[in-house]
Amino acid sequence: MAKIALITGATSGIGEACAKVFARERYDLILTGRRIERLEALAAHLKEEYNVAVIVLQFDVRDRDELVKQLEALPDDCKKVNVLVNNAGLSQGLDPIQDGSYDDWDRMIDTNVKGLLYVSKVVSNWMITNGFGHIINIGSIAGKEVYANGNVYCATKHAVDALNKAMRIDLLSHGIKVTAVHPGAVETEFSEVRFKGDKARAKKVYEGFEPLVADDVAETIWFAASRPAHVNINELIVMPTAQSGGSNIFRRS
Ligand code: NDP
Ligand code: 8X3
Repeated sequence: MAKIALITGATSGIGEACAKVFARERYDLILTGRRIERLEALAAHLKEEYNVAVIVLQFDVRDRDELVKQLEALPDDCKKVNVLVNNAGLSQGLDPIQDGSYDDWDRMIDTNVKGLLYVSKVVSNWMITNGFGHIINIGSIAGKEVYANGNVYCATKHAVDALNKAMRIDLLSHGIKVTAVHPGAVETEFSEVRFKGDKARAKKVYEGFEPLVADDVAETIWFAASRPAHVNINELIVMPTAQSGGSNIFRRS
């Protein structure tokens, strides 16, 4: 039987790239996101290209009742998930704390922290029943360091870092691996979402230096997922060569 990867936020960027890498490695997939037409197009492509089984689920990770309902309704065979990639997440705004928007803060905390928790609770219980599994949490360099105006986004990714460590302790006795991958700047739809559709402002973020692309992160995730059973990668920080670790300092041309 093929192994199964469940990837949240597979409609674009890192999640979509992960779906392609795991399909290439002949994993069957459960892909989630809100934009169902993108999930369906990706599923059709992956089935055709790699002959893997793909299930798509449309839910907002902030909607706990809906995601629990949809995940628990999956057939038992589909709950034998080998790898969960907790990837769905976003940033909203880039304002000093005193000017921050309550709605932006709620959206980031509800998505990046609470959404990740909701999915993890359901899937970690499946993994406990199955006696195997690997949870890969997508954090960020923003979960290791703090940069100007990054305040709440950085706080949510620090929370992911803490939860990654906590999950490893709590799930250790069940033989479940837990890994965090913390990327620096990756050119995806991330900045367009952060700046609420302002494409010009988003483009500027990546001007004058070579950022990571989603594939770079997906291959790093695959590296962690493909280690032998007795090896766990606790965490990896993957940065563009042109970005120093801290404070979003870039070597721009
Ligand atoms: P994208 O905006 O390209 O992708 C984000 C994904 O998350 C989309 O598939 C989106 O799906 C999904 N998502 C967002 N909000 C929700 C929600 N409420 N419910 C369900 N799905 C949701 O950005 P990236 O690929 O860059 O981001 C992926 C992860 O990587 C995030 O956790 C981000 O914080 C992290 N990261 C990104 C970095 C970067 O520089 N790009 C660097 C470090 C970490 P849909 O909108 O269809 O629901
Ligand atoms: C996204 C990368 O450095 O813009 O997590 O916060 S950064």
